[in-house]
Amino acid sequence: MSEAVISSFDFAAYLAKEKIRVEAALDASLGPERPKQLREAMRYSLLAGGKRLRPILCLAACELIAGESETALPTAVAIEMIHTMSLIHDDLPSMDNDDLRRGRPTNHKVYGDALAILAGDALLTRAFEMVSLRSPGISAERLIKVVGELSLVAGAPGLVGGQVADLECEGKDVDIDTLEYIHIHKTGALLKASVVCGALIGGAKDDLLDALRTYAEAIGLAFQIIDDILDVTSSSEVLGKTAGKDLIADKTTYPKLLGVDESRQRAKVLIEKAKSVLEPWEDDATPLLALADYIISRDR
Ligand code: GRG
Repeated sequence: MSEAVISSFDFAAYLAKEKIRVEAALDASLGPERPKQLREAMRYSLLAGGKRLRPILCLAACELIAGESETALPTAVAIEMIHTMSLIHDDLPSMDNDDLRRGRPTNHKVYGDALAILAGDALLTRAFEMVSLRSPGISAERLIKVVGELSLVAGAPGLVGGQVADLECEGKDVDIDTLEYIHIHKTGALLKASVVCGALIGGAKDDLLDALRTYAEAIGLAFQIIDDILDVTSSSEVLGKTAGKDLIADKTTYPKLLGVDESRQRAKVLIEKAKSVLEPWEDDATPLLALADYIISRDR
């Protein structure tokens, strides 16, 4: 990749523009659900801000292949719905028992446990509706691949499996392999699916799809390592989480097992690996390369 292309790319402007696009699509994705309380609970968490990294990765992957990403917007929305659903359920008293998310009261604190569970369920099922029924102009063959990818990532082979493993390890000393297993399933899997689904919508051929899978696996794990580092180095106010909760629960993290410096070094190696596999696609991959750099340099 030429230095000139990288330096002329205005990543901040790109990120801001894509975020606005995603926010608008998310806003438009929810119809007049009834009862009203369910609609409000779904909107409350779906439109609560956040970095929107997963949908932006999905759009960037589609754009790399197809030169446009409009057709991937419903899939990008679906992925953010799955992410939001997982956050709502993760915050419940029976799981992480968090009072704050993104600096605001968690869904169950506002709507109660039952409605929070159901709003999550409605977002998860709506995600599959977005792909299968609200993705005009994409062949059934591509859509079924995306549905398959999302079924795997949401269920036992992905988020649910990772969450169960995490719950089982609560209060125990965890080794690096177990920690990595949890991170790959709880966090890495959906980040990977974001890239893969965008590529599938764009019609990626096998060689590029394989490269994107490797890219996405590496950035997914790096993302969680940085998340662990931020948990240690940022104030809970900045993270918008319940004050000091993770530190009090004394969860096993990368910095706890390896120290901050070695953890950051691991993340760096992963980001370099992610970027190197996209070298053959050079300038077309500029947004994905910049997103990889963003994952390691972010402060929230
Ligand atoms: C999907 C069927 C299904 C069930 C969910 C509860 C659960 C099972 C899984 C928990 C998954 C979880 C909460 C993983 C943590 C992922 C993570 C690092 C979240 C923070 O992501 P950011 O930083 O958040 O992208 P923002 O707020 O920017 O969106």
